[in-house]
Parts: sequence; C-alpha cells; structure tokens
Amino acid sequence: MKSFLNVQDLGDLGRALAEAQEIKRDRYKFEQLGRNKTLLMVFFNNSLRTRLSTQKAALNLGMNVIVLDVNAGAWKLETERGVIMDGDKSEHLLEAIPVMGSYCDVIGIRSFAGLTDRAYDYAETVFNQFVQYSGRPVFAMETATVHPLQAFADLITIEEHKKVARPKVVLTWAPHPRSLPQAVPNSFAQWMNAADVDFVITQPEGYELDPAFVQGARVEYDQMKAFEGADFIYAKNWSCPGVTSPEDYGKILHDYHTMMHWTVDAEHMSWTNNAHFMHCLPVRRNMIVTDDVIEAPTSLVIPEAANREISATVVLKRILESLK
Ligand code: AN0
Ligand code: CP
Repeated sequence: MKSFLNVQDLGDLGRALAEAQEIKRDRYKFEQLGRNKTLLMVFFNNSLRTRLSTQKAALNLGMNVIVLDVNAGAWKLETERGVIMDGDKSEHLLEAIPVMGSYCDVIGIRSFAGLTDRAYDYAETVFNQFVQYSGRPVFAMETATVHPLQAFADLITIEEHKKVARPKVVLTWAPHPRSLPQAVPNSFAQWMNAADVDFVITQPEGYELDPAFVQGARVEYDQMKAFEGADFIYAKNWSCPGVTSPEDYGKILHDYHTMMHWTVDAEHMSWTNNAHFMHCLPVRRNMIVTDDVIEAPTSLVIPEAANREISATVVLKRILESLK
C-alpha cells in the first residue's frame, strides 16, 4: 500500500477487519516487520489520539518514530506554488517534503482543511504533494477531506458491538461554536457505505456532504425520524461543505444557540433502539452530546479511541509489507 486515504486502499474490507482482530489478540505479532524502519509523523494541526495511537502502532511493529510539529519549532512552511515568499514563511513545502522523505521510510500527515478554498481542499493538495515529492508511502492522519484511520477504528468498534447482522447506523450533525472540517463525516460515510450496515445521515439543510462520500446513502432531514430504530448514533459537527451553496464553504450557517435542539441528549437517545453513542473525540460536552449520554454504559467513545491503535497497526503493517 503506497498511500492511504480511502477505504478502497485497504482492498477487501472483511479481510482488513479480520486482520484487526488478529492484531487485537496479539498486537506485537508483527514486531519484526518494522525493524530499522522509521515512521515520520508530520502534524500541521493539534492531536491527542492520532499522535499517541499511531506512535503506539509503530512501536507495536518495531518501528522507530520521529514526530514533527510544524507549528512548534519548525520553519513556517509555504504550501502554495508561485507565491513571492516575503512574509513570515521561511521555507517551501516543495523543499521540505523531499528533505523529510530522506530521513524516513513512511510518512503520516495531519493537515486539516483551510476551509476557505474548496477546490484546494477537495483536491487534497497538501497530501498529494507529499505523495508526489517525498518518495515514501504516505498515509492520512486527517487530511483536508478524510480521516480514514478514524473511520476504520469506528467500523472495528461497530463490528465488535453490533447485536444484529446489519445494524442501523446514523451519522448526525450536532452544534459547535467553531467551524470544523468535513473530514470525519466524509470518511465515516465512505466507510459505512462500504460496510454491511443500514446507513442514514441526518443534518440541517445546507450541511449536505459531498456526493462523492454520501454516494447512495439515505439522507433524512428530520433528526427524530433518522434516529428511530437506530443501533448506533455517530455524532459530529461539520461546517458547510459548500455543495448546495459554494459561497458558504467552511462557514457555520446559523448561530449555534439556535441549533441546540440538535445536541444528542437522553430524549434523542430514547427515539433509538437503545443505541450506542459514538464520537471520534475531542468532543465538547453539552454542545454535541450531554454529560449523561456520553457517560452512559452504551457510550463507545473510549473503546472507539482505543481501536485507533488497532486501525493504525493494520495500516502501518500493510505499508511495511509493501516496502519489501
Ligand atoms: C477536528 C475535526 O473536527 O476535524 C478533529 C477531529 C478528529 N476537531 C476539532 O478541530 C475540534
Ligand atoms: N479523533 C482524533 O483524531 O483525535 P485527535 O485529533 O486528538 O488526534
């Protein structure tokens, strides 16, 4: 596997899920695979889970790890070509990438959407530059439009907790005071569409996700109807994806105070089939979800985060196997 961005990059999903369980039974089973191989993790944005779980995954596989926080000690990087670099950015990504590639064997990138230029974000410009100029396999640790390590961990968690063969899984928009990317819901939709689940998306009008990720999934604007009979509720905020109104890309469409009826509370959960609550974290309590729902025994936010180590171990294992 030379790059990891989409569910298709993993090939057969059933096989990948079986491999996840194999690794969960013995997470050091492949500890010889990464001997004398170095992972470089590059962060343009903050992280708690991705940083720790991906590093742990690399250690499981016997790799060495280097972490670069671009905004904490590195030269500020220009990412756009053709810019006269007379501002605060001392170095261009086009030199920095091959230099980074020369010190490692595998690169993970966290580079969120800028949320101002839709075409730039949705072309995955930064990620693709790493693929093109690093000479190394590159995987997404949340890029402009996707967060596949999260979606893979989410699917592993759903598989582990489902009570019926084909559970109903609902992705619901929830309020948030700041503009957030669409990467998590995009990937979640892509992975749920590839999995054997009854998948429904619910959101206020204007927050329609990109059709490339929604594919044929059912969209239900009435949150109550969407929640009926659900086995899993996956909450997430996202800013306007700019599908129906391109000029609003990356914006919050309504004052969040007027949208608090979308917060997942006990009443919302009472409409479901005693559903599990899920969220990728970090989560703002009593904005996205109430204290009682996230603390309930049906909440899966902690096992879901723990499965990030497993999804990352599978992905790094596949990448290491392709280096041979
Ligand atoms: C990020 C997002 O919404 O994409 C990361 C989630 C894993 N969240 C925040 O910036 C709060
Ligand atoms: N879910 C997730 O990716 O968390 P971090 O932003 O803390 O890495």
